[in-house]
Amino acid sequence: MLTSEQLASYHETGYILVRGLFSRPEAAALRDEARDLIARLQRIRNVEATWGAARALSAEAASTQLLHCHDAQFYSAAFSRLIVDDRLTSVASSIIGGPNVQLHHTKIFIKPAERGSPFPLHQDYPFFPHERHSMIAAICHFDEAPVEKGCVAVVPGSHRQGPLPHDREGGWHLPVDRYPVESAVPCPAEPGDVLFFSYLTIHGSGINRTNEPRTTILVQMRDPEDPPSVRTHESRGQGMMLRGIDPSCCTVVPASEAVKAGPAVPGMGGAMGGPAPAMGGAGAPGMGGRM
Ligand SMILES: O=C(O)CCC(=O)C(=O)O
Repeated sequence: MLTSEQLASYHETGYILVRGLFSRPEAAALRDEARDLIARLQRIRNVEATWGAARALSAEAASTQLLHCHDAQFYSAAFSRLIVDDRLTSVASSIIGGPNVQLHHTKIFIKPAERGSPFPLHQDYPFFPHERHSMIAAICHFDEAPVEKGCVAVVPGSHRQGPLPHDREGGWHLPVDRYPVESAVPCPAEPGDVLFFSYLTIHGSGINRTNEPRTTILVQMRDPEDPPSVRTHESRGQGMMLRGIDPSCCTVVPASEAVKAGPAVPGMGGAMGGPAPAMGGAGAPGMGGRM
């Protein structure tokens, strides 16, 4: 739950860093869980996820690494518990402005020591556009994220500009000459802090140059009554209710279910029934940048 001052600040700036939402011992346990999970996955598949556009930022960025796991709650119950935690979802509910909070997806990011990848500035909107823009991210920090580790940086108030044109190549990003990462306001964080921001808020991050990894999970959430305007970036677990109910009784039918069920989603028309327009590889391996 946010105070009215915190909520007013969020609406003004498009983000809020909630300090100590989780305790340091909780954050430490989740950091270990995240690192163990990534180590397990590394034994069976490539978990590298640096955007092509990030590598293109500089000679230093070209050799950076970003380890990732999407939908972490399918691999460890610790993350299932995290995403329904009342402390997290009550803040999400305040920001969304209603009692109901629905999962879009989760992703663990580990920026390895000394060479953790940057993110060019971008809005999350082009990766998964929605009609009412209720979509928010909550980045939960499991270890220290000072500026030198490539903490997340935001452009305060940028959400009020609405959706901006992005370059698709190498992951949807804003033109790097007009939007350098250095122009954004860094949000250094401590273990247990959670950064909430709108999917319209311009954000990115720098390189981790320290001798410690930076470990986070990003939980992307929306109002269940805010349907996607483009059918893209679907994943298993999407649509799970984290708080409250889905008044529409399943606004979003996963593609696999839609095929089985036929066009049985009232009022969703072509936007939900047809194939996804090419959106530039949001989240799909090999499609030019994961989200
Ligand atoms: O974790 C970060 O440094 C930034 C992540 C990000 O910008 C994103 O996933 O959209």
